[in-house]
Amino acid sequence: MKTRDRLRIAMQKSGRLTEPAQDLLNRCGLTFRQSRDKLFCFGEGEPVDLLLVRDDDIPGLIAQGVCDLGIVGRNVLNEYRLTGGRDEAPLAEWRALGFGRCRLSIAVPQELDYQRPEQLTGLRIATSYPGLLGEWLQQRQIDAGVVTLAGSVEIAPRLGTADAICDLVQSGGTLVANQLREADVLLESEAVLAGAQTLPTDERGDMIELLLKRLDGVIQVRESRLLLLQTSRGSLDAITRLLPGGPQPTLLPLAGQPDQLMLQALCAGEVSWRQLEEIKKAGAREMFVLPVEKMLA
Ligand code: PRT
Ligand code: ZN
Repeated sequence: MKTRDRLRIAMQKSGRLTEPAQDLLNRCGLTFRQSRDKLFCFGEGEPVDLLLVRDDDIPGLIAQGVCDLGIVGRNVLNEYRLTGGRDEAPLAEWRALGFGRCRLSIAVPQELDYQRPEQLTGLRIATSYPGLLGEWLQQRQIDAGVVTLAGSVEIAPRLGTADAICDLVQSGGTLVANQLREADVLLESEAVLAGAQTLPTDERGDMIELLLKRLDGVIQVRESRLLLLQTSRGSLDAITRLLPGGPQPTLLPLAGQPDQLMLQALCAGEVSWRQLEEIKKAGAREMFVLPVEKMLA
């Protein structure tokens, strides 16, 4: 078989992950020409193309070598690892991407006083994740029935086709609307970059490595702020103690004022008004908090 020389990334065609995934790839410097059928998008700058598909198809496309990488929920990836083809390449989670967060949870009718998983013994649990639920039950040696449904899992208890469910929960609103209660969490999920466990050894492997570096920069930047302030040397210790986490700050002397410094610190996460007020009280002035546009370590 002729090997491809362009990298191919699969992502969801239309759904919760589509917009954030597209945005993330754009921030990594990847732009695509939209094709008319919107299944295949040709990459304009780098040799990277996009395949727009249903999220459930993404792990299989990677395992079969049709795509090199995919952006997909950990829930879908891990379910595929448990239930997918045996002879296919094993899949790896290369990066957690920080969007599409949700939990795969057991939910029970509100009136059931759930204390421990063993209470599920003998019950029927409806789910679209038979692999993950089956593994969780097996690890706890619980003998419960697994009712596999493709969708609308939350109405199964009301219809009498199951006693409990195992489904994705985000705000919890769907559970409340169906008189259910979250009882146990099986998996904390978010969108991930999935790929084969071993990288290709050709140009595609080099491109994946480059992309992973850019991705790390983008993820770090998204959570970083640059704090600039002026202070006298005497207040420096007190101010440094209050700085939100991050690498060592940089200090620059102010021209013509040897006792005065400008401090520059990269902060992990938001810098709140309260933190700024505390730092000011400790002797800082002329404070600025700036977003970080790009970062390459
Ligand atoms: O058409 P395609 O198969 O591609 O799309 P899909 O309908 O299977 O997927 P989509 O777009 O709904 O979800 C894609 C991915 O988003 C999932 O695989 C998860 O990784 C992630 N995600 C994050 C969620 C949710 N949050 C979520 N809340 N996926 C589904 N839900 C559903 C859940 O199934 C339940 O019905 O939302 C309801 C619960 O939400 P709350 O807020 O009421 O708790
Ligand atoms: Zn789906």
